[in-house]
Amino acid sequence: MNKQALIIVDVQNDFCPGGSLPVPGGDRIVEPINELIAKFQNAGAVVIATRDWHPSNHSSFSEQGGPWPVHCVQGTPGAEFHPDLKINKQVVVISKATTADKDAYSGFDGTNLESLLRDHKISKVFICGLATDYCVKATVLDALKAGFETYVVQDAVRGVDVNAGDSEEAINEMLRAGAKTIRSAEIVFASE
Ligand code: VGL
Ligand code: ZN
Repeated sequence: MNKQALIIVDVQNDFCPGGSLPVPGGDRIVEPINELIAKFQNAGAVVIATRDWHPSNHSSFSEQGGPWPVHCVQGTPGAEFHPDLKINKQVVVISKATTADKDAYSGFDGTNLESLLRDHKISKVFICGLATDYCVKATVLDALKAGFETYVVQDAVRGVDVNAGDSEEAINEMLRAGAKTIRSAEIVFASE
């Protein structure tokens, strides 16, 4: 059996318009992701949501000499999932970059994501969320390294594009590493 899981990366207020590190159109992937959550859960598949979950003195913040404005501070509204995202009790939430000294773009970095997927005997992962050129890319590359068949859900990711073209380049890098792209409507379950 080719068991599949959905991994939703960092769909948090600070990465959406109005947040401190907004991804243009970041909120526009919420509806397609909600449809994916329903599709996966109706098929009995595992849905995982990662979140950037930093302490207030995190090393990635510019005031500590890092590259980013303060974002996704544990327990603040900016760190909450987008209010329209349908995170229910069955969604497994994975927090990352939770200590001051270490950053983690990938949902696999310093978390139990890989063992969770192995425990559920998952071989295929579908990855969506924010941001294409940072945490989505890093999560996809780590999923490939860990040996999972890995799909980027094209219509359910958005990038920051600090430099024009960053997201496109990120997609190309993921493809070169062995990822495949798919549109959410094309995702099906063999046992449906
Ligand atoms: C992210 C920048 C800093 C992301 C997280 O989720 O893509 N980007 N921290
Ligand atoms: Zn961060």
